[in-house]
Amino acid sequence: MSETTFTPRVFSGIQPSGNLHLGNYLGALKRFVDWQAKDVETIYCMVDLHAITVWQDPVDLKKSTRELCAGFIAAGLDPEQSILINQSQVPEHAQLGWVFNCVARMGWMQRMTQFKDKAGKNAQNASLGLFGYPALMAADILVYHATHVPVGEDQKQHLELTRDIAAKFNHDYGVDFFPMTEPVIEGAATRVMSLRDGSKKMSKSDPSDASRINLTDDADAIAKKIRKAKTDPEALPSEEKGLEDRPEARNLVNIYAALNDQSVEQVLADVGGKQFSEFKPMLADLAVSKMAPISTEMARLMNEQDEIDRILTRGAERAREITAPILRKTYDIIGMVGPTTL
Ligand code: AQP
Repeated sequence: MSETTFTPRVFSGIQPSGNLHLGNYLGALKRFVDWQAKDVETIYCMVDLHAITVWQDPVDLKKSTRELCAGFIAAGLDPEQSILINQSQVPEHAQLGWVFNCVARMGWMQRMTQFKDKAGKNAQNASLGLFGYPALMAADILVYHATHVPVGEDQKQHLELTRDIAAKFNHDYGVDFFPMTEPVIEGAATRVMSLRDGSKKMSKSDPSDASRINLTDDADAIAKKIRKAKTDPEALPSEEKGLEDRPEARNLVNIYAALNDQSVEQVLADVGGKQFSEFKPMLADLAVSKMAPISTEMARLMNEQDEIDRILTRGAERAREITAPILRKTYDIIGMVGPTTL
């Protein structure tokens, strides 16, 4: 275990693979903004190198990266306060990623459920990048010596692997160089489910657009999707245990609680006994009031492409002040000849 005390530093990322949705917002983005309000350094990344682990049209990838940056800012991230970057502009991510490819074991990667889900039955045809994704993710985090990573529930296993990689590196080289990063998975909506199927995660790649609320949806689209969301015929319960075995009901209540910064218990104390015909319009109003200003601001920012590009270039310069010395020291530890200023 690490004995060094590392300065608290927060890192997290989102793939610019289009269709940024309510799950990304509640599970990640909204938490990013909460962390920015604390007295701690925050670095947020558009992980474009991760996005290409599956095919991306080059024109769409540039648009999605800029759109994601617009989403970050529209959701409340301030590029002066937080460092906002796209991963490919900070080469130390990929450089440390290679080192971690040599630290991580094949068996560790084979256990990753996200690889199994994404590669599906055709794993032989998946890219090598998709298989090695968690090693690059570990590098994204550890190249900053980040101590805290706010993410949704689906990333828990990858964060555990990040700790395994850090521990093996420290052990193999007899150092205490990389921190044991803490995943921060909190709030009422760490796993937002599809609006069409309460057993499936809300996801960018779901072919049904009705399954998710996109950050680019306007007020009408948001309200319509909530009206049509799958539910059951029962009234809402007054206590959380009444949501057991009711995945769709639980999902809508979780979303309400997270959007309104309330606990599930508080929401149920107010809405227990109501039918969905009454609750859905309440949820739609709440979602529109919170999400529509974000989509309007994103659309405005998307007309200021030069400004977005400037923010990302400036973010990369600031990021490299942190990453370059950490990579140099890593190379020195593993025996690469080069300038050691340490
Ligand atoms: N449904 C979700 N509920 C809560 N949090 C979620 N996140 C993703 N989906 C949900 C969180 O969003 C952050 C960024 O995700 P990403 O872009 O790296 O991940 P992703 O897993 O590719 O997003 P999707 O929608 O799940 O994409 P596909 O369809 O490709 O699988 C992470 O913090 C993640 O936890």
